[in-house]
Amino acid sequence: MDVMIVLAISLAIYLLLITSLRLMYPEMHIDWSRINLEEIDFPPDFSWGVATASHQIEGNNLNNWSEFEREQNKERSGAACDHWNLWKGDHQLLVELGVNSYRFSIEWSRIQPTQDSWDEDAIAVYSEMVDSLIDKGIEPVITLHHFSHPVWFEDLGGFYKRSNIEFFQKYCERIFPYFNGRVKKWCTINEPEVFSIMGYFMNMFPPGKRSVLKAIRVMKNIMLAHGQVYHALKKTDSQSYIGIAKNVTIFDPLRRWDLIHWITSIILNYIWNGAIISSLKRGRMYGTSMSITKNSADFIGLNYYTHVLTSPFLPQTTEIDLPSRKGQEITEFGYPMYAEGLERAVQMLSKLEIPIEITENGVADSTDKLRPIHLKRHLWVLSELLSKGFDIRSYFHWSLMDNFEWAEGYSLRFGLYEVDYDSQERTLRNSGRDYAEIIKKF
Ligand code: GCO
Repeated sequence: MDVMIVLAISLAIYLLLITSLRLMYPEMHIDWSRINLEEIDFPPDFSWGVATASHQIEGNNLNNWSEFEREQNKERSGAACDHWNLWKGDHQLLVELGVNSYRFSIEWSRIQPTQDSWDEDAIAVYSEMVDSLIDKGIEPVITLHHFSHPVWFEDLGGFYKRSNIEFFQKYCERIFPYFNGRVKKWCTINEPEVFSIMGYFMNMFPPGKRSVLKAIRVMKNIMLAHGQVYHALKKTDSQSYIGIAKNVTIFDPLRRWDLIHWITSIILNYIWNGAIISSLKRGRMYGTSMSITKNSADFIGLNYYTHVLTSPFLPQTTEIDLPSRKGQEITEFGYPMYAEGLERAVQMLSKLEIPIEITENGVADSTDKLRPIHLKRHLWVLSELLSKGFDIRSYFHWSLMDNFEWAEGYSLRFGLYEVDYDSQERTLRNSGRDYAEIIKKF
C-alpha cells in the first residue's frame, strides 16, 4: 500500500479514537460568571458538618506519623491544636457554626499504646466527647483509621502484611461497643488510595516507600481490612451505618488531543478510583477476587478536592504547582479549584447505588480569599445534584480549624477557624461566617 494511504488511515483512526474519548469523557467546565451562587436549595434533613482527624488536631500523639516526622526530619506535628486538652472549647466552635454533624477520628495509638494494653482513660475521653456532642444536638461521626496508627502496628508491617488486619479488627471491635447506640455513622478507613499511594509510592507519608507494587498490595489489604471490619461491626449492630471515606481525584488528560495523555489519565483513574469502586461493587480489585469487600458499605464517603491534569511526566511529589486550565484559580496546595469535579465525582460514586456522604471538601487558603467562593461553588454544585435526584445526605467541610496538614505541615491552612499556634486562639474566618449563615437558612 502506498505510504500516504497508510498514513492517512492511521491518522483517521487516531482522530476517531481521540474524538470518541473526548465525547465519552467530557471535561466539564462551568462559566461561573453566569451562575447565581445564592440560588441553592437543601432539604431540611440534610446534615451539615465539619471534619477533623485525630493526628492533625489532638497534639502529642505517638504513632506512625510522629515517628515519620522525626525520622524524615519533617515539620513536627507537636502540640498541633492541643485539641486533646481543649476539646470542650472546640465543641463550642461547632455550636457557633451551627453544624448538626461532626466527623472526627479516634486515635488508635491512644487506645492501644502497646500491643497488649488498652488505655481505658483514653477511651473515656472519647466517650465524653461523644456525650458532649450529643448534648449539643450534634451527631458524632467516627472515623476509625485516619492515616495514623500505633508504632507497634507499623513495626509489625502495618497494612503491608495481610495477617496484621486482625489487629485492626480487634481495635475496632473493642471501640465499637462503647459508642454503639450513641454513634450511628462510622467511617472505617479514611482514603485507602491516599494512604497507600502516598505512603508506599510517593514517599510522602509513612512508611515512606517508593514502589507501585507495594502501594497496590497495601491498597488491597486496606480494602480487605475495611470489608472484614464492616461485617464484624454489622454483626454486633445491624442498625449501624458504616462506610468508608474515599478521596476522588479526577485525572484528566493535560492535552485532550494526545493519546498518551489519555492513556495516562485512564490508568491513573483506574488505580486511584476505579479499583476501589470495583472492590466495593464487584468484590474484585486489580484482578484479585475479594468477596468480603463486595457490598461492604452502607454509604460511600466522598472526599473531594480537585482534578489533576496528567501527562506521562508524573509528579514525584505534591510539593509543586500542578498544571491547570486557563482561568482556573490555584489553591495554596498548588492544585486548581475545580468545583465542577464534585459533580463528576458524585456521578462516579453513584455507580455504587448507595447513599453518598460528602465527608470532606475544603481548601488551603491562609488569607481566606478563595474559601468563601470555593465553599459557595461547591455547595451550588451540590444543590444542583440534589435537584437532579442524587442521594447525597451530608456535607462536611474540611476543616473546622487550621491543623497539621501531614507532609505539608502547618504551612497549609484549611480551617473555617484560624488557629494561632502560639496562643492556641481560634478566630472565625469570614468563610466560617458564610457557612454558618448558609446552614441557618436550611
Ligand atoms: C486527606 C485527609 C485530610 C487532609 C485534607 C486536606 O485528604 O489527606 O483526609 O486529612 O487534611 O484532605 O488535604
